[in-house]
Amino acid sequence: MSEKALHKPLVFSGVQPTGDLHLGNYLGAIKNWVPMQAEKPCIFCVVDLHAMTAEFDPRALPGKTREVAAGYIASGINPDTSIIFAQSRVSAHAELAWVLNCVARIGWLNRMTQFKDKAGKNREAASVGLYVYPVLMAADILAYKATHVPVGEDQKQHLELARDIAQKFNNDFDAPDFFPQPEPLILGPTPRVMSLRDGKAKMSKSDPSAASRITLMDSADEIADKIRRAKTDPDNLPESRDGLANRPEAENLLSIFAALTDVSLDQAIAQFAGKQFSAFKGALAEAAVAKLSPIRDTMVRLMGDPAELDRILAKGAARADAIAAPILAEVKKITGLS
Ligand code: AQP
Repeated sequence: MSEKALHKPLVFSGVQPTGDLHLGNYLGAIKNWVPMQAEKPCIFCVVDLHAMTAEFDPRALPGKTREVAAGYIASGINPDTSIIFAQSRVSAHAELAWVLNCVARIGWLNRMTQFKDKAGKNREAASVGLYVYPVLMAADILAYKATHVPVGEDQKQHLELARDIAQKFNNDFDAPDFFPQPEPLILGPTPRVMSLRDGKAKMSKSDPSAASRITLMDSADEIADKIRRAKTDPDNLPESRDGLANRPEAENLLSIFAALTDVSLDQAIAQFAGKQFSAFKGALAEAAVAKLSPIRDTMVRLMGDPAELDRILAKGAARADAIAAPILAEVKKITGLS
Protein backbone atom coordinates (compact mmCIF):
# COMPACT_ATOMS: atom_id res chain seq x y z
CA MET A 1 0.00 0.00 0.00
CA SER A 2 1.34 3.47 -0.79
CA GLU A 3 2.44 5.79 1.98
CA LYS A 4 -0.28 8.26 0.98
CA ALA A 5 -2.98 5.66 1.51
CA LEU A 6 -1.48 4.54 4.82
CA HIS A 7 -1.37 7.97 6.44
CA LYS A 8 -4.11 10.57 6.30
CA PRO A 9 -2.89 13.93 4.97
CA LEU A 10 -2.14 16.33 7.81
CA VAL A 11 -0.15 19.56 7.82
CA PHE A 12 1.99 20.56 10.83
CA SER A 13 4.04 23.71 11.26
CA GLY A 14 4.99 26.23 13.94
CA VAL A 15 6.73 29.42 14.94
CA GLN A 16 8.81 30.02 18.05
CA PRO A 17 7.59 32.71 20.46
CA THR A 18 11.13 34.10 20.69
CA GLY A 19 10.35 37.70 19.80
CA ASP A 20 8.16 39.82 17.59
CA LEU A 21 6.70 38.11 14.52
CA HIS A 22 8.23 39.71 11.46
CA LEU A 23 7.77 40.00 7.72
CA GLY A 24 10.00 36.93 7.17
CA ASN A 25 7.79 34.77 9.39
CA TYR A 26 4.74 36.14 7.58
CA LEU A 27 5.87 35.93 3.93
CA GLY A 28 8.05 32.84 4.38
CA ALA A 29 5.63 30.84 6.53
CA ILE A 30 2.27 32.02 7.89
CA LYS A 31 0.94 33.60 4.65
CA ASN A 32 1.58 30.31 2.83
CA TRP A 33 -0.28 28.32 5.48
CA VAL A 34 -3.57 30.17 4.93
CA PRO A 35 -4.57 28.51 1.61
CA MET A 36 -3.45 25.07 2.89
CA GLN A 37 -6.40 25.08 5.27
CA ALA A 38 -8.78 24.56 2.35
CA GLU A 39 -6.87 21.47 1.20
CA LYS A 40 -5.85 19.47 4.28
CA PRO A 41 -6.42 19.40 8.03
CA CYS A 42 -3.79 21.67 9.61
CA ILE A 43 -2.09 22.00 12.98
CA PHE A 44 -0.28 25.27 13.67
CA CYS A 45 1.69 25.19 16.89
CA VAL A 46 3.31 27.95 18.91
CA VAL A 47 6.54 26.11 19.70
CA ASP A 48 7.31 27.47 23.16
CA LEU A 49 9.54 24.51 24.12
CA HIS A 50 11.78 25.47 21.20
CA ALA A 51 11.86 29.05 22.48
CA MET A 52 13.63 27.77 25.63
CA THR A 53 16.64 26.49 23.68
CA ALA A 54 18.29 29.93 23.68
CA GLU A 55 18.24 32.66 26.30
CA PHE A 56 14.64 33.68 27.06
CA ASP A 57 12.62 35.67 29.57
CA PRO A 58 10.13 33.43 31.44
CA ARG A 59 8.00 36.46 32.33
CA ALA A 60 7.64 37.45 28.69
CA LEU A 61 7.01 33.94 27.32
CA PRO A 62 3.22 33.71 27.96
CA GLY A 63 2.65 37.08 26.26
CA LYS A 64 4.84 36.14 23.30
CA THR A 65 2.98 32.84 22.96
CA ARG A 66 -0.34 34.71 22.82
CA GLU A 67 1.15 37.17 20.34
CA VAL A 68 2.16 34.40 17.92
CA ALA A 69 -1.32 32.86 18.22
CA ALA A 70 -2.86 36.30 17.55
CA GLY A 71 -0.54 36.67 14.54
CA TYR A 72 -1.74 33.34 13.14
CA ILE A 73 -5.40 34.26 13.52
CA ALA A 74 -4.95 37.83 12.23
CA SER A 75 -3.14 36.47 9.16
CA GLY A 76 -6.07 34.20 8.29
CA ILE A 77 -5.63 30.95 10.22
CA ASN A 78 -9.09 29.88 11.35
CA PRO A 79 -8.95 28.42 14.89
CA ASP A 80 -12.29 26.67 14.39
CA THR A 81 -10.95 24.51 11.58
CA SER A 82 -7.17 24.48 12.08
CA ILE A 83 -5.70 23.55 15.44
CA ILE A 84 -3.79 26.38 17.14
CA PHE A 85 -2.11 25.63 20.47
CA ALA A 86 1.07 25.98 22.55
CA GLN A 87 3.48 23.06 22.26
CA SER A 88 4.15 22.79 26.02
CA ARG A 89 0.46 22.10 26.71
CA VAL A 90 0.54 18.75 24.93
CA SER A 91 2.95 16.48 26.77
CA ALA A 92 3.33 14.09 23.82
CA HIS A 93 5.89 16.50 22.28
CA ALA A 94 8.34 16.21 25.17
CA GLU A 95 7.65 12.51 25.80
CA LEU A 96 8.09 11.49 22.17
CA ALA A 97 11.17 13.70 21.87
CA TRP A 98 12.87 11.58 24.54
CA VAL A 99 12.10 8.35 22.70
CA LEU A 100 13.36 9.89 19.45
CA ASN A 101 16.50 11.19 21.18
CA CYS A 102 17.30 7.56 21.74
CA VAL A 103 16.70 6.77 18.05
CA ALA A 104 18.59 9.71 16.51
CA ARG A 105 22.37 9.42 16.20
CA ILE A 106 24.88 11.98 17.44
CA GLY A 107 26.54 11.91 14.02
CA TRP A 108 23.27 13.01 12.42
CA LEU A 109 22.90 15.95 14.79
CA ASN A 110 26.52 16.96 14.32
CA ARG A 111 25.70 17.73 10.70
CA MET A 112 22.92 20.25 11.48
CA THR A 113 24.04 23.60 10.17
CA GLN A 114 21.49 25.64 12.13
CA PHE A 115 23.05 24.50 15.41
CA LYS A 116 26.44 25.64 14.15
CA ASP A 117 24.97 29.01 13.09
CA LYS A 118 22.97 29.59 16.26
CA ALA A 119 25.59 28.33 18.71
CA GLY A 120 28.23 30.45 17.02
CA LYS A 121 31.82 30.31 18.22
CA ASN A 122 30.97 29.46 21.80
CA ARG A 123 29.51 26.03 21.04
CA GLU A 124 30.45 24.56 24.41
CA ALA A 125 28.20 27.10 26.13
CA ALA A 126 25.13 26.38 23.98
CA SER A 127 22.28 24.53 25.69
CA VAL A 128 21.81 20.81 25.12
CA GLY A 129 18.27 21.83 24.16
CA LEU A 130 19.61 23.81 21.21
CA TYR A 131 21.61 20.78 20.10
CA VAL A 132 18.64 18.40 20.19
CA TYR A 133 16.19 21.01 18.84
CA PRO A 134 15.82 19.08 15.55
CA VAL A 135 14.79 15.94 17.45
CA LEU A 136 12.06 17.90 19.24
CA MET A 137 10.99 19.19 15.84
CA ALA A 138 10.78 15.59 14.59
CA ALA A 139 8.64 14.75 17.64
CA ASP A 140 6.37 17.75 16.92
CA ILE A 141 5.64 16.38 13.46
CA LEU A 142 5.55 12.66 14.24
CA ALA A 143 3.41 13.03 17.39
CA TYR A 144 0.54 13.63 14.95
CA LYS A 145 1.85 11.44 12.11
CA ALA A 146 1.80 14.64 10.07
CA THR A 147 2.41 14.03 6.38
CA HIS A 148 3.17 17.54 5.14
CA VAL A 149 5.35 20.20 6.72
CA PRO A 150 5.62 23.68 5.25
CA VAL A 151 9.15 24.73 6.11
CA GLY A 152 11.39 27.62 5.29
CA GLU A 153 14.63 26.95 3.43
CA ASP A 154 16.51 27.07 6.74
CA GLN A 155 14.44 24.20 8.16
CA LYS A 156 14.78 21.78 5.24
CA GLN A 157 17.72 19.96 6.79
CA HIS A 158 15.73 19.44 10.00
CA LEU A 159 12.86 17.92 8.04
CA GLU A 160 15.28 15.53 6.33
CA LEU A 161 16.41 14.50 9.80
CA ALA A 162 12.80 13.95 10.89
CA ARG A 163 12.38 11.62 7.90
CA ASP A 164 15.53 9.69 8.87
CA ILE A 165 14.38 9.40 12.48
CA ALA A 166 10.93 8.16 11.40
CA GLN A 167 12.51 5.56 9.13
CA LYS A 168 14.95 4.37 11.79
CA PHE A 169 12.19 4.08 14.41
CA ASN A 170 10.08 2.01 12.01
CA ASN A 171 13.07 -0.24 11.22
CA ASP A 172 14.50 -0.56 14.75
CA PHE A 173 11.19 -1.51 16.32
CA ASP A 174 9.97 -3.61 13.43
CA ALA A 175 6.98 -1.33 12.97
CA PRO A 176 6.87 -0.88 9.20
CA ASP A 177 5.06 2.29 8.12
CA PHE A 178 4.23 3.25 11.72
CA PHE A 179 5.51 6.79 11.21
CA PRO A 180 5.02 8.46 7.82
CA GLN A 181 7.85 10.10 5.91
CA PRO A 182 6.79 13.74 6.30
CA GLU A 183 7.16 15.72 3.09
CA PRO A 184 8.21 19.34 2.79
CA LEU A 185 5.49 21.51 1.31
CA ILE A 186 6.44 23.69 -1.60
CA LEU A 187 7.54 27.07 -0.32
CA GLY A 188 5.92 30.31 -1.39
CA PRO A 189 7.71 32.71 -3.72
CA THR A 190 9.71 34.24 -0.85
CA PRO A 191 11.46 31.40 0.95
CA ARG A 192 13.93 33.83 2.50
CA VAL A 193 13.31 37.44 3.49
CA MET A 194 16.58 39.15 4.28
CA SER A 195 17.46 41.79 6.86
CA LEU A 196 16.78 45.42 5.94
CA ARG A 197 20.26 46.26 7.21
CA ASP A 198 22.16 43.50 5.39
CA GLY A 199 20.84 41.78 2.27
CA LYS A 200 23.00 38.72 3.00
CA ALA A 201 21.60 38.01 6.49
CA LYS A 202 18.20 36.46 7.20
CA MET A 203 15.53 38.71 8.70
CA SER A 204 15.31 37.32 12.21
CA LYS A 205 13.54 37.89 15.52
CA SER A 206 16.83 37.69 17.36
CA ASP A 207 18.76 40.24 15.27
CA PRO A 208 19.84 42.87 17.82
CA SER A 209 18.90 45.66 15.39
CA ALA A 210 15.15 46.38 15.43
CA ALA A 211 15.70 48.30 12.17
CA SER A 212 16.61 45.00 10.47
CA ARG A 213 13.03 43.72 10.52
CA ILE A 214 9.47 44.89 9.99
CA THR A 215 7.30 43.33 12.67
CA LEU A 216 3.61 42.55 12.40
CA MET A 217 3.03 44.97 15.31
CA ASP A 218 4.83 47.93 13.68
CA SER A 219 2.71 51.03 13.07
CA ALA A 220 2.40 52.51 9.57
CA ASP A 221 4.95 55.19 10.52
CA GLU A 222 7.42 52.61 11.86
CA ILE A 223 7.08 50.53 8.69
CA ALA A 224 7.65 53.56 6.44
CA ASP A 225 10.61 54.68 8.55
CA LYS A 226 12.31 51.26 8.48
CA ILE A 227 11.86 51.02 4.71
CA ARG A 228 13.19 54.57 4.24
CA ARG A 229 16.30 53.61 6.23
CA ALA A 230 16.73 50.17 4.60
CA LYS A 231 20.21 49.61 3.18
CA THR A 232 20.53 50.00 -0.58
CA ASP A 233 23.35 50.49 -3.09
CA PRO A 234 24.12 53.63 -5.12
CA ASP A 235 22.74 52.40 -8.48
CA ASN A 236 19.23 52.74 -9.84
CA LEU A 237 17.00 49.65 -9.95
CA PRO A 238 17.89 47.15 -12.67
CA GLU A 239 16.07 46.54 -15.96
CA SER A 240 16.19 42.75 -15.67
CA ARG A 241 16.82 39.88 -13.26
CA ASP A 242 20.46 39.66 -14.45
CA GLY A 243 20.97 43.16 -13.10
CA LEU A 244 20.28 41.88 -9.57
CA ALA A 245 23.54 39.88 -9.47
CA ASN A 246 25.62 40.97 -6.46
CA ARG A 247 22.89 43.41 -5.39
CA PRO A 248 21.38 41.53 -2.42
CA GLU A 249 19.59 44.56 -0.96
CA ALA A 250 17.90 45.44 -4.26
CA GLU A 251 16.88 41.81 -4.76
CA ASN A 252 15.50 41.56 -1.23
CA LEU A 253 13.43 44.74 -1.41
CA LEU A 254 12.04 43.88 -4.85
CA SER A 255 11.21 40.34 -3.68
CA ILE A 256 9.40 41.75 -0.65
CA PHE A 257 7.43 44.11 -2.90
CA ALA A 258 6.52 41.22 -5.22
CA ALA A 259 5.34 39.05 -2.32
CA LEU A 260 3.33 41.84 -0.71
CA THR A 261 1.56 42.78 -3.94
CA ASP A 262 1.20 39.19 -5.25
CA VAL A 263 3.18 39.80 -8.46
CA SER A 264 6.22 37.92 -9.74
CA LEU A 265 9.74 39.21 -9.17
CA ASP A 266 10.02 39.85 -12.92
CA GLN A 267 6.88 41.96 -12.84
CA ALA A 268 8.22 43.96 -9.89
CA ILE A 269 11.54 44.50 -11.71
CA ALA A 270 9.67 45.70 -14.82
CA GLN A 271 7.56 48.10 -12.75
CA PHE A 272 10.57 49.89 -11.24
CA ALA A 273 13.19 49.39 -13.98
CA GLY A 274 15.69 52.26 -14.00
CA LYS A 275 13.96 54.07 -11.11
CA GLN A 276 15.74 55.47 -8.07
CA PHE A 277 15.46 53.63 -4.76
CA SER A 278 13.71 56.63 -3.20
CA ALA A 279 10.73 56.32 -5.56
CA PHE A 280 10.59 52.55 -5.16
CA LYS A 281 10.79 52.73 -1.37
CA GLY A 282 7.68 54.92 -1.27
CA ALA A 283 5.72 52.30 -3.22
CA LEU A 284 7.17 49.51 -1.06
CA ALA A 285 6.15 51.28 2.15
CA GLU A 286 2.65 51.79 0.79
CA ALA A 287 2.37 48.09 -0.14
CA ALA A 288 3.69 46.97 3.25
CA VAL A 289 1.31 49.22 5.17
CA ALA A 290 -1.66 48.14 3.03
CA LYS A 291 -0.92 44.45 3.70
CA LEU A 292 0.20 44.62 7.32
CA SER A 293 -2.06 47.28 8.87
CA PRO A 294 -5.22 45.11 8.90
CA ILE A 295 -3.18 42.26 10.43
CA ARG A 296 -1.82 44.57 13.09
CA ASP A 297 -5.28 45.96 13.90
CA THR A 298 -6.65 42.44 14.38
CA MET A 299 -3.64 41.42 16.48
CA VAL A 300 -4.10 44.46 18.74
CA ARG A 301 -7.79 43.62 19.17
CA LEU A 302 -7.06 39.95 19.94
CA MET A 303 -4.28 40.77 22.37
CA GLY A 304 -6.63 43.11 24.20
CA ASP A 305 -8.50 39.98 25.35
CA PRO A 306 -5.86 37.54 26.65
CA ALA A 307 -8.51 35.35 28.29
CA GLU A 308 -10.12 34.72 24.89
CA LEU A 309 -6.73 33.87 23.36
CA ASP A 310 -6.05 31.47 26.25
CA ARG A 311 -9.44 29.87 25.63
CA ILE A 312 -8.61 29.39 21.92
CA LEU A 313 -5.19 27.92 22.83
CA ALA A 314 -6.70 25.59 25.46
CA LYS A 315 -9.31 24.32 23.00
CA GLY A 316 -6.57 23.78 20.41
CA ALA A 317 -4.44 21.89 22.95
CA ALA A 318 -7.34 19.56 23.78
CA ARG A 319 -7.89 18.82 20.07
CA ALA A 320 -4.15 18.27 19.53
CA ASP A 321 -3.89 16.00 22.56
CA ALA A 322 -6.78 13.90 21.29
CA ILE A 323 -4.72 13.12 18.16
CA ALA A 324 -1.31 12.76 19.81
CA ALA A 325 -2.20 10.74 22.93
CA PRO A 326 -3.23 7.51 21.11
CA ILE A 327 -0.13 7.74 18.88
CA LEU A 328 2.09 8.15 21.94
CA ALA A 329 0.32 5.18 23.58
CA GLU A 330 1.20 3.08 20.50
CA VAL A 331 4.81 4.30 20.67
CA LYS A 332 4.97 3.18 24.30
CA LYS A 333 3.60 -0.22 23.42
CA ILE A 334 6.01 -0.62 20.47
CA THR A 335 9.01 0.39 22.58
CA GLY A 336 8.09 -1.71 25.61
CA LEU A 337 7.29 1.26 27.81
CA SER A 338 3.81 -0.02 28.51
N1 AQP B 1 13.72 35.66 7.15
C1 AQP B 1 12.86 34.68 6.89
N2 AQP B 1 12.41 34.50 5.63
C2 AQP B 1 11.52 33.51 5.35
N3 AQP B 1 11.03 32.67 6.29
C3 AQP B 1 11.44 32.83 7.55
N4 AQP B 1 11.16 32.18 8.70
C4 AQP B 1 11.83 32.74 9.72
N5 AQP B 1 12.58 33.75 9.27
C5 AQP B 1 12.37 33.84 7.93
C6 AQP B 1 10.24 31.06 8.78
O1 AQP B 1 9.33 31.31 9.83
C7 AQP B 1 8.96 30.07 10.43
C8 AQP B 1 9.09 30.17 11.91
O2 AQP B 1 10.41 30.38 12.27
P1 AQP B 1 10.83 30.16 13.79
O3 AQP B 1 10.27 31.22 14.62
O4 AQP B 1 10.47 28.81 14.21
O5 AQP B 1 12.38 30.18 13.80
P2 AQP B 1 13.44 30.85 12.93
O6 AQP B 1 13.42 30.32 11.54
O7 AQP B 1 14.72 30.69 13.66
O8 AQP B 1 12.93 32.36 12.90
P3 AQP B 1 13.65 33.65 13.36
O9 AQP B 1 12.70 34.77 13.14
O10 AQP B 1 15.00 33.78 12.76
O11 AQP B 1 13.75 33.46 14.92
P4 AQP B 1 15.00 33.40 15.86
O12 AQP B 1 15.67 34.73 15.69
O13 AQP B 1 14.41 33.21 17.21
O14 AQP B 1 15.86 32.27 15.42
C9 AQP B 1 9.85 29.00 9.83
O15 AQP B 1 9.10 28.27 8.85
C10 AQP B 1 10.95 29.77 9.19
O16 AQP B 1 11.48 29.13 8.07
